[in-house]
Amino acid sequence: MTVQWYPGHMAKARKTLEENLKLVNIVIELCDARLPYSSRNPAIDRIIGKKPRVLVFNKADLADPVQSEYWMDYYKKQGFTVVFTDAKAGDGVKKVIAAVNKAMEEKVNRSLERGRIATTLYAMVVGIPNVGKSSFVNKVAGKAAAKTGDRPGVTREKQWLSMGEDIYLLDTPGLLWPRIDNQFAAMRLAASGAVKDEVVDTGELCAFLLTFIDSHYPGALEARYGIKIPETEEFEDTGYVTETILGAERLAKGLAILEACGKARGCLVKGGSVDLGRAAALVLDDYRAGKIGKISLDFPEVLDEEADISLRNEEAARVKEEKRAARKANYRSRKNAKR
Ligand SMILES: Nc1nc2c(ncn2[C@@H]2O[C@H](COP(=O)(O)OP(=O)(O)OP(=O)(O)O)[C@@H](O)[C@H]2O)c(=O)[nH]1
Ligand SMILES: [Mg+2]
Repeated sequence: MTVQWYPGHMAKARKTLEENLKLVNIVIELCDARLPYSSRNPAIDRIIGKKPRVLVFNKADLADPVQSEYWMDYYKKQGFTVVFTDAKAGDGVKKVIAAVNKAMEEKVNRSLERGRIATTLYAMVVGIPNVGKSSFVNKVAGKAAAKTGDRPGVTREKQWLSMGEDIYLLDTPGLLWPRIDNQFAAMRLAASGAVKDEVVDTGELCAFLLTFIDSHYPGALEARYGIKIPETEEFEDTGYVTETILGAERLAKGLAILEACGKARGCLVKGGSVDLGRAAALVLDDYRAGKIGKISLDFPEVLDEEADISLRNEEAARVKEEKRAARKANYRSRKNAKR
């Protein structure tokens, strides 16, 4: 499941970030606390470059505290200033502003030494879609100045907001990268709500999410949906998706769980079979609202495993390509021999 969702407003947003970087003193990079690795946009990272930054992991209320602790440590060791926040409730937001002020202390002191009375700080808030940038800005401002919404792509234009007299925040539109090739990362981003559901296969996405939850948070699905996790053997392969990085077994298992969730919630079509599309929408809504529990998706050991799977897939693709090239060469040489 390669995700390609890079509408015109994102290409424009990218330019906005580049152009405004020169105007700001510091960048607040907002990432998703449930996926502290996969939600960091490499394109944004390149744009920020050496500019001072505070790394913020938002939606911490939805993340698994055990995993959050690991990632806090991981990024601190890399020298980042890290804060976990809940921009909806406001938790941690003041800490971010304190971190911004601290990072800018030197600059402020220097300008005070030069005799200036006040220094205004300009900070730009950047991140993937739907991560909570506008909510964050609103919490700092103490009013609903920027429009927010529970879907990606709400903010379309940059917006400067005053946070009292000495700090200005620039809210920016969410930015993905043009082609998200890491299929596992793509699924985690989509599960978090950063990608429009219309551009992904929500059945496959749920198969990924539900099997992940079943292995790493045993009991969570049973508790939420009152289901028993079905045995894969009971699932009849309908040939729904054949090519997926999940592999046929995990896909079958995931779809069987999805079917069970759908059945438990009455997502049925005429004739009594489960409407998998509706079931998928319901499960995704539940996950995004934290109703299945505090569930993080970037487990360090899983990231390692996936790197192995990707390597194996690349290797398989390389072997396939070599065989194809050999067949082609063989065909050509036979054709030339005939001449
Ligand atoms: N649970 C939880 N929800 C949050 C948090 N921060 C934001 N939200 C919700 O997430 C959704 C997206 O918030 P926005 O502030 O619009 O996100 P954004 O990053 O500005 O999104 P775009 O402008 O589309 O890129 C909204 O429904 C918010 O209420 C948080 O820390 N925890
Ligand atoms: Mg926004």
